[in-house]
Amino acid sequence: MNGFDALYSKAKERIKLLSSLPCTKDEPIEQMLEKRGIDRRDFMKWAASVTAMLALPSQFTPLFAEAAKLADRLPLIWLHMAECTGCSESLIRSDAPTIDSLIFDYISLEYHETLMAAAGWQAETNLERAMKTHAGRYILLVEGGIPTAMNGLYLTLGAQGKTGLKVVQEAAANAAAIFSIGTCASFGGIQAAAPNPTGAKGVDKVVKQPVINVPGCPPSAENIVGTLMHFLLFGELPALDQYSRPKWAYGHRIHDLCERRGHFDAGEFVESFGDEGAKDGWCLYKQGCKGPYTFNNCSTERFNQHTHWPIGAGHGCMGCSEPNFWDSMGPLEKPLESHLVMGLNSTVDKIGTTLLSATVIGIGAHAVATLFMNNKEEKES
Ligand code: FSX
Ligand code: SF4
Ligand code: F3S
Repeated sequence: MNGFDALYSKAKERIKLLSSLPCTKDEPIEQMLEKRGIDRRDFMKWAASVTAMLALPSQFTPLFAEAAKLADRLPLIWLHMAECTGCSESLIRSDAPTIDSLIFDYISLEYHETLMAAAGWQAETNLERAMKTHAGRYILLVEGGIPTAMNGLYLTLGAQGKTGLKVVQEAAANAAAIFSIGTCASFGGIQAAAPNPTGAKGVDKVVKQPVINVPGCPPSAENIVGTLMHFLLFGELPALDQYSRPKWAYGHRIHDLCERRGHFDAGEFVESFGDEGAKDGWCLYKQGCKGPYTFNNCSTERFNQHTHWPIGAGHGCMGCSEPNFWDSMGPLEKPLESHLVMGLNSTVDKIGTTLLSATVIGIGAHAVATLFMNNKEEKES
């Protein structure tokens, strides 16, 4: 396996450790999946797709299947802060339960305000109990930005009226790992857009512990479950980029693997929504697509069981997995005049969006587009 041997042994050890922990579910996962019409073949196909998505060799597929069977040993606490619940929706809402959502169900979900029946005092007691019982072992997932102005008073939760800030800080203190789910939890999101009256911030700005960011407004179910599966199998953080995003998911620009990229290269742009170019699936750069500045795997993984994604649906990427995209990527349907599309083969470690804008050397994006159009006209004549 060249270079993966150590990781493989680590995963084997981890499975041994997980197997020794008490089960929390009444039936094995295969039985649960079978009842929902998902057979062993589908399950193994799912394990293979997780392996490929995490850029690991196929020998890891049986290990991911094993780890998924032990997912009930992983206590999970999911908190909601300032946000729209789109991240939870991205994971759980589909016409039929997906394997991703069923695996999520199978995880020992100790607390999730949208999904649990408890409310008020009972909900708070559940959270406190889960934090105590699983101290040092639970995974904390936070959805939403954290209002920090006025000591966090813009967001109070539950019967005791605790601030979101306090709830997150308390839950972070004894977590085995912390994942910020969505752009709001990662970077503040729409609440943090100027003038940000509530002082909303990402989780990593308000806790001392290390945080993995899984941004996107919302992130795909694949990126959420892939991050969980990575932790489940290896028990450690994946390689991260400069914004603490897992590189396996956020290592490439949308533009690098976009299905419309050939049209960009050929200078074939949609000039207005609904024109002939739009019908033929031409590039949406001139309609404000921010794919050249956005790092995410939507082009390959997509949403809704891998069926669709924003650019596939005919609208440009709005840069939703980048910090401050509400302020820095607007206007939504216009190209960024201050950006020059260049350095298209660089990876996020060498050149991020900030650096990309720093490389603007006196030529606006519209001028680049004109250059492409001229090339096209020359080709046509
Ligand atoms: Fe909404 Fe999640 Fe956007 Fe934020 O998603 S889809 S506003 S990233 O925190 O609920
Ligand atoms: Fe795709 Fe947008 Fe790049 Fe065009 S500009 S190729 S639509 S990512
Ligand atoms: Fe967001 Fe762009 Fe993907 S808008 S969902 S990063 S295509």
